[in-house]
Amino acid sequence: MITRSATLNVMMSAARKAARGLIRDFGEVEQLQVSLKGPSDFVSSADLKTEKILRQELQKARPAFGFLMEEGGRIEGSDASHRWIIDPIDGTTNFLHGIPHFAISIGLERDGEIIAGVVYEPVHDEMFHAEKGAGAYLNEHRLRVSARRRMDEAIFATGIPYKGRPGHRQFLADAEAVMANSAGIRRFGSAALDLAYVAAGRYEGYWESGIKAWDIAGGIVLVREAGGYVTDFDGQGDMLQKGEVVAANDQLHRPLFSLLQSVRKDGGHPD
Ligand code: LIP
Repeated sequence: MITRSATLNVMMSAARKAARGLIRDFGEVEQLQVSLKGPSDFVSSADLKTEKILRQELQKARPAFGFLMEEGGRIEGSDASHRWIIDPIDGTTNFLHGIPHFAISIGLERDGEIIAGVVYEPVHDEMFHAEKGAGAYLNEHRLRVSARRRMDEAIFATGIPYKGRPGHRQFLADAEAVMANSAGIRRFGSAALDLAYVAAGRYEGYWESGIKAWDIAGGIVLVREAGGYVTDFDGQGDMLQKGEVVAANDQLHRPLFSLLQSVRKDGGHPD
């Protein structure tokens, strides 16, 4: 039986409560794919409804904590040390297209450090959760990162920029380097679940730039508590501020990090 803190239980309960409506909305979106109007407005309202429930539940339990939310922005709390960092639907484009790969992500930040995280994937009822010093779990199962030690046996996930999002040439250089040295690259469309899958050992690592703090705040502590490493592209801990992440198991973080560094020297590949 896992012993969880009251705060982690609050986070998990809030995610489950918000997911009930989200799953219902996802069923609607699947139907809307064929409608001329399309589901865009519907997804926006699903985003807002989910975030509202999360905020209500977390504020009820910890009224002094602040917020940083994808839709609602920043809310200062009377407790300046603690802040919830929330993405109500990470994998929004998947959700919009009826692709069943998205998650609710909640990170708890204390004095600038993420100390607890919940990433809940409601379609398959996968509750990834962790708090600093207490391990990482998928539902009741303890997580450990992959034991693979060779790059040529490893697969890595990433995000791919698209129209209107910068970094196309740098991504192509990154992908070329990782393709040439690994067993493959995956692009699933949710940073929170990419980090959760690294923690679960489903792939060996994940890198991405141009992302938001709320995309990764819930997943960072999952990887660390499962025995992996998470840094920014300079090998530091400023992932949230820089909007970039390099996460991998303990054996392959350095090789992946070094590979990405090698295609960033001399200024990298600006668009
Ligand atoms: C998404 C990230 C994903 C990235 C997408 C998008 P959203 O967040 O989780 O890793 O590749 O472009 O930013 O917008 O679904 O919350």
